[in-house]
Amino acid sequence: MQELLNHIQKSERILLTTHRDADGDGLGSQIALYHALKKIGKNVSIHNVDPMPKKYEKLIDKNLLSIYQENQQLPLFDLALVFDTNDQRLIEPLFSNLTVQGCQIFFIDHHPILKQGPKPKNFFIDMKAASTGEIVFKLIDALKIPLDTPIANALYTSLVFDTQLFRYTRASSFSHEMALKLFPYLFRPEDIHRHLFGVQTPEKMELLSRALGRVKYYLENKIAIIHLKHQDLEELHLDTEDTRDVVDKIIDIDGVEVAVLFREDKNQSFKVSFRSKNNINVLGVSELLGGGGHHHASGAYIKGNFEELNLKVVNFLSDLIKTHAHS
Ligand SMILES: [Mn+2]
Repeated sequence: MQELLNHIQKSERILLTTHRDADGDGLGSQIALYHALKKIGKNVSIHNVDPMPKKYEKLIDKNLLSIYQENQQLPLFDLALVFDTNDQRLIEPLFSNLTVQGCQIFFIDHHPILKQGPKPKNFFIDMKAASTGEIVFKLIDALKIPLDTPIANALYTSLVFDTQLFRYTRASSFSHEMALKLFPYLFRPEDIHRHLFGVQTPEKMELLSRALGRVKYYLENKIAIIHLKHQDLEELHLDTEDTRDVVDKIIDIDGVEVAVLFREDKNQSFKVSFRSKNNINVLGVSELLGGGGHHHASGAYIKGNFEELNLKVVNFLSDLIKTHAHS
């Protein structure tokens, strides 16, 4: 932490970024630190590798975000801070550009470092943090930057997004303590809850209805799998962001221990997402498929025939659950 603080203090031009397919945690973290670093006179800008999903437009001013294009000439930066991932592949092609210009790159994250995958060089990782926003909150506090409404709203967005409104707090009271400290500065926290979790459309409901109608169970209902077809999204004019919470719905089914969503993006090209409960570690299956994430929530981009991939996943998870039951 001290090393990271030193880097920030001595740097003048600072770039902030987050993983592709950015979520409320990564976006909230970068917006919070953006406002905070501005307050202490830093030259700070945000460059992400893809556009912000539409659902965040009511919460986050998209004019603060630039989208990095491959081969784009970037101004020189002293320091780049990467939020909510420690996997450089998820910020390509920006990572390569920054490396070429000799920029110091620091990952600020709460995911485990992958066993198979690129290892970050400079990082501050706190796996006990329920959101990256918690780490940013501590950073802002250590830099003695006073909170204000834009900072507090962004940090609260991170916090409630990743904890899903305090459901997943990693057995720590810190998320609640942080909320208490942010609270005096928050502007309409209930609006933040609604923009993150309560904005459904008829099309989205139709997607959920299709998805839930297709749940397949394996291993005495301990594994639940949904297969969403590309056609579903196309017909309903939805984008991939709209599928993010589908897998969360089925892990809530009593008795299900691992929930899986196969989202077909193109023919034979899938995003597969895993959720687990009862301490079952689904990071291993994602890593095996070339992905990453948390122990209880992970994913990967994979290619292949659905039936074969599904069988592979079911076999792997069945072994995992059986071994877990005996351990
Ligand atoms: Mn996160």
